[in-house]
Amino acid sequence: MNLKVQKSDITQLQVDAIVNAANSSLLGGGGVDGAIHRAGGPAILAECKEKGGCPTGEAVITTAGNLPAKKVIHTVGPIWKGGHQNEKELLAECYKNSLELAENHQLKSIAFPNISTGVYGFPKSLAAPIAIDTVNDYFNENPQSIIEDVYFICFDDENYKLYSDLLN
Ligand code: AR6
Repeated sequence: MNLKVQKSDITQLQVDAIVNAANSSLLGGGGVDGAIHRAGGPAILAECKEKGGCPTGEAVITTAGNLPAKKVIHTVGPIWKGGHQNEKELLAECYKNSLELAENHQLKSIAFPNISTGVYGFPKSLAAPIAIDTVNDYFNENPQSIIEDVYFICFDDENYKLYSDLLN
């Protein structure tokens, strides 16, 4: 499998699955969540409503509506509260559960935003190694995985530099 870092708008990507950094209501919000719903259209929200919400650390899958991606995987990152409320474990769960969902739906390429590092305030320098380590652990534990490409999509320079340094 290939782990790649890219600086781009996740809504533009032609991959099997893009991941949304949602909130537990799944009813939309700002940041990457707002961008995905705006660009994907109402079909995504309609399916999100049917799901009835999603606990922190877990993930659900919906149509990608009008987006070039095939599916959207919505995961709910933890809100940073200082680091002693299981935030690191919950962030890792977001990556792991999203990969499992992609795997179960035969999706071979997946693009992650930098979950929790916007409005939810997770320190970027702590989140990047958790994201990369969790993906690497997943492939070590699942050598038969059908997932071929994992993209870490960075929107800001700080995250892009962190991921670039860690991956190279
Ligand atoms: N493409 C890729 N990355 C993006 C995009 C985009 N179009 N837009 C923003 N980012 P955030 P969170 C980056 O705040 O911290 C929402 O209101 C952004 O620079 O979107 O998990 C939800 O409804 C940052 O690095 O998500 C929740 O209530 C990263 O995406 C809450 O925000 C995540 O920032 C979730 O907060």
